[in-house]
Amino acid sequence: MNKKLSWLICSLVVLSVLVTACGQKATPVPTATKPAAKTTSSGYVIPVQKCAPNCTYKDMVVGFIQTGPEGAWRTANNASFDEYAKTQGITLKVYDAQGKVENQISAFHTFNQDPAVNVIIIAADDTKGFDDVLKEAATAGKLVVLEDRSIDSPASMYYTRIGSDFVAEGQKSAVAMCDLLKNFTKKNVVEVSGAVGASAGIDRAKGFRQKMGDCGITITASQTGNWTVADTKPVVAAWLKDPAIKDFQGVFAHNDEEALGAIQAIKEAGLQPGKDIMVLGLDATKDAFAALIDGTLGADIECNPLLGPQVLDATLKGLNGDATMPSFVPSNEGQFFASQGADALKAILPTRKY
Ligand code: GYE
Repeated sequence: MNKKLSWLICSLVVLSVLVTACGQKATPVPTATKPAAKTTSSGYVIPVQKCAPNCTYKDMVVGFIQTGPEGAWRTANNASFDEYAKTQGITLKVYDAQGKVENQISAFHTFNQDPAVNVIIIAADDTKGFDDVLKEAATAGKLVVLEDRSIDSPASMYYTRIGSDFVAEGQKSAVAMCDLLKNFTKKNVVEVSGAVGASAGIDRAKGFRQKMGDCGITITASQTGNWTVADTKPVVAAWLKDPAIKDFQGVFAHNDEEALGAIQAIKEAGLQPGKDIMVLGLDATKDAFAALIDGTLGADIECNPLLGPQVLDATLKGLNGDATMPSFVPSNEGQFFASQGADALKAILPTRKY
């Protein structure tokens, strides 16, 4: 069989092999199928992460937008995230907004642009202004979780909020103030509110007003103390000098620093906090416990700042597309009274972590 003929046969064989190969559909190489996006009961579409459904803490890169320095509560809240992130190997990019919501919104936008970040956690300085950056986060595939404070944006725009029921705290405060003023004929109360715009202050004020009528309390003055001793003291000192306001029997302070500021002002006006004027605070920090023990503070409604582990655990579920997470997970909290007695309160004090 001459050379030409054998060449012809071989090339025909090769050709037919090629034709069949081309004719045959390439068996597609199975690519990792991206799980379908799930939606929570509040209508939040959970962004699908590359690592889902087996994301671990090591995959979590959090843009953490904090309020800014406030008091002992905020310091404990920050630490609870730092410590847990370290133990779990979570990357935490912390942004401190110095109390300004505009700083928070620009940081949110920056984190939305950051390819490394897959989660944004925020404690909002204000209830307003987040719709646009939340929409941007959804487009960018960033999971959004609220810690501590609530916002006015619909729950369908974030995975969950973990924090306190501030309205309930306000209601508890009114019930406690009624008890503190039970032996007073007049029940005029001045309110030192939280920083303007923050949900904690707005909702505590709402809850207090819902229940204060039960014992005939009247709020005769209200002004912010910006969550601090320093800003609260001059406010209460001015009220104690103001003929139109000075006749009050109770102080409803939205946090412990404000309560301690009121106590200092009352003392400097030559009056006795816990006797002439009853003071109530919120948070139940160690410093407030000392005032409960010496009787200058009448009652304290607990607000738990140690949210880090709970929030980051929930966030990992979100990274893995867990759609069963409720839109709000309230913290469990108690309350404390000077009337429990110094010994009982001293026994509790060592157990306080903040
Ligand atoms: O009561 C106050 C802090 O948002 C619950 O903010 C928090 C409040 C807390 O500055 O001490």
